[in-house]
Amino acid sequence: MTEDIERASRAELRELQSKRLQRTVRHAYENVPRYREKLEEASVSPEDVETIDDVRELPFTTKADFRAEYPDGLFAVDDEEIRRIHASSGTTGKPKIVAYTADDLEVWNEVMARSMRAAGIDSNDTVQNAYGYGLFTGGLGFHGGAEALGANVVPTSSGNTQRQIELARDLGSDAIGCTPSYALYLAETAEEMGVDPRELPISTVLYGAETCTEPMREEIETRLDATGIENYGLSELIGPGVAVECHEAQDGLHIWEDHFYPEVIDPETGEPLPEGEEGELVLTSLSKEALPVLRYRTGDMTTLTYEECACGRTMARMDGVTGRADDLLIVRGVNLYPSQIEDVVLEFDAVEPQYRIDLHREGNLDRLDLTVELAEEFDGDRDELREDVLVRLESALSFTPDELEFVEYGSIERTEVGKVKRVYDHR
Ligand code: DLL
Repeated sequence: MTEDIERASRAELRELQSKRLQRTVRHAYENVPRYREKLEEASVSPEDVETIDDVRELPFTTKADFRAEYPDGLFAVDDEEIRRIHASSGTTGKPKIVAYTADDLEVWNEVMARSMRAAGIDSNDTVQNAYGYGLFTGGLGFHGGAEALGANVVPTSSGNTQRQIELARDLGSDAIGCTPSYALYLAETAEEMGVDPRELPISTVLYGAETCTEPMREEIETRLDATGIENYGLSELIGPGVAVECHEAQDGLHIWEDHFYPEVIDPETGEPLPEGEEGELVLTSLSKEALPVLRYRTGDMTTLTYEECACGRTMARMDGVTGRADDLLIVRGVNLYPSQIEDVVLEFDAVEPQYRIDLHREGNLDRLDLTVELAEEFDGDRDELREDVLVRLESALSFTPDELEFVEYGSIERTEVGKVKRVYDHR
């Protein structure tokens, strides 16, 4: 069943989504006062929801709703039905608390097992799970998925990098789950230990939780001699397991649309955008019990396509996330995301995939300083390199940083636990 649904016709999928949307809206309306108020304000009652297209009539849910209802005001079931709590990994303010019933956990395990299967992992594989265990959804989300798949899971959690490498080698880990920045750190640490990272048994890196550009993926794949498969998810919807690339095509992330209904909207106007146009991803949960979410504004910028994939899966695909709407930089009238800078800079072999962006305010103007690490073997002319990078940034993005500094290999701090930070806003 679970594999059939991945290749169901769009008509079958629509029917299932329509039924599940009806149930979700009714459940939210009846059990969450805030949803009831918002639906009434928008003059929508559960009976108005007939097909999945009616999702567009629903009001958005935002991070502000989570904040206002902290910790459990959005929960739609009684305490005794809740089996697990997690929290989002936000660094400022109160975390978003999320809850799961027994059925929610089962769905989560299933979508994670599906994601791993799509990544080319099977029940004979050993999966090393270097996502952090704890309130963060990465650790236990991957763990449950690997178990449901029947794989052997090694719960290393994050950090302790030398031991991760020894264990990967000694236990023959076929796959590793971790953030993209950590995958690179792992390769670097192996080299420092005198272990050739390409000789490690890892053949799949299931990376996610952070933005990863194409040149960054290539670095991961080359340095570890492995296939890099991106996965996407967020605590508010379930955790990891919302979308994943298939190993057959590695061409966009299949969204598990029987559980999470995607739209892309113009972040300014809130209007849905046509297929292929970039905007903010909005997700509606279609089966969640403990915490149903209606049209959640993820803040993540991406595009959607409904073209059938070479792998035969029929579910919509999203592009890798360009960045969060909040990360948009506006520098002298040019709008851009840090990932666009990464995309250009990492084209150069002379640099490492390690950089930082510092934002300052000077008078009324914003100032952006870019610091990039040089490759270990670099012995060329820095001024020439600077000129080349600046010309390339200008032609690709119509943008140049106020300052571009190159620093020695190893001088930008690595992130061993949690999500990497690339932008430092001093304004
Ligand atoms: O990061 C869930 C997760 C764990 C996904 C492990 C993948 C792997 P949160 O801590 O709630 O949940 O953070 C969610 O992280 O809204 C995105 O901004 C970002 N994010 C997640 N996956 C990707 C990705 C987990 N593949 C927030 N690319 C999301 C870019 C991502 N950003």
